[in-house]
Amino acid sequence: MTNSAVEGKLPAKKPRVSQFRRALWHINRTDLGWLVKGGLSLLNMGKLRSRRALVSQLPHSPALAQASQTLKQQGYLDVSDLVSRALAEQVARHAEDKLAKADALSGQQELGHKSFWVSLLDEDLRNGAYPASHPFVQYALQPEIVSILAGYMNQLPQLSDVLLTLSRPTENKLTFSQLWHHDHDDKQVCKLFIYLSDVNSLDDGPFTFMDAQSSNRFKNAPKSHMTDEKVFARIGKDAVHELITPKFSSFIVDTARCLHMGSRITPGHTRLLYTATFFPPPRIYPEPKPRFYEDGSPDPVSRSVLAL
Ligand SMILES: O=C(O)CCC(=O)C(=O)O
Repeated sequence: MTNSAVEGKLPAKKPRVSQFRRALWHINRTDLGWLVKGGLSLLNMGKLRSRRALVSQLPHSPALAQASQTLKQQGYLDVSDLVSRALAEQVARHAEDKLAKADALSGQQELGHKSFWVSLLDEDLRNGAYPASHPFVQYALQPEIVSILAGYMNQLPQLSDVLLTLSRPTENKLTFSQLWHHDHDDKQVCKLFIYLSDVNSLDDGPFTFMDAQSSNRFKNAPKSHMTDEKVFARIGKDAVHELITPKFSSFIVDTARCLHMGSRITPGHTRLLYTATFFPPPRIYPEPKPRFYEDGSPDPVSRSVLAL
């Protein structure tokens, strides 16, 4: 998904986009975005320094350092063997409760513009925010994951959102994230995914992407979303990774660097996906309203990751 506020022609629930955000989005699509990010980092140097100091409280090991390195080189990383199975099962149980009411929830969703895609977690929000103890938030806060991301971003990451999406077949032609695109919500947009249903074949609409190096060819493309035809006129199909993997597979992809698409679902199939989105602070866009609130007593690292 790219920044939902600027992504396309939305009929019913289209959020209004200020000229300022629109301009930032265009700047961020190019390398000029790094200049904006650099300027913002200078202005926030003190805060960033104390944030970075918290990184020492995270677990460190040669394996985690290697994982950050692999993420730097490829732009993606399989973390299925690193994440907690117990937390993933908690997430899956929560997701199944939501799935049972998918039809009712699809009528109330915050992002109502993607007909192939239902967001199922909105009813857990209080004033637009999730509690820190929510299983989806706890999955994202796993110290090993935060440590890998900190090594990648050279900064304690900020969790921007968590999402549960049910992808369903539609009759319409491919749109939005079903087309090839980069995300432009920031200069690094690390998404932690777990499949909450088996993705056995192309019929289940796998998350599909190219590594960072192959994706470089599409940087600064005039159109933000591209058809297969456009993409494969410039690169061979052997550059494509299709994540056809079982339920509970978990992976991190920097979707700002890796060209990607997914949710091309064949009739009779669905796909259930968990997504947690992380940025390196300070954000390029003005900080939105808090997305998380404190319940219980999160440790200092979690507080900073959640911007509490
Ligand atoms: O639904 C998919 O597999 C694609 C999702 C996507 O584009 C994203 O999370 O940025």
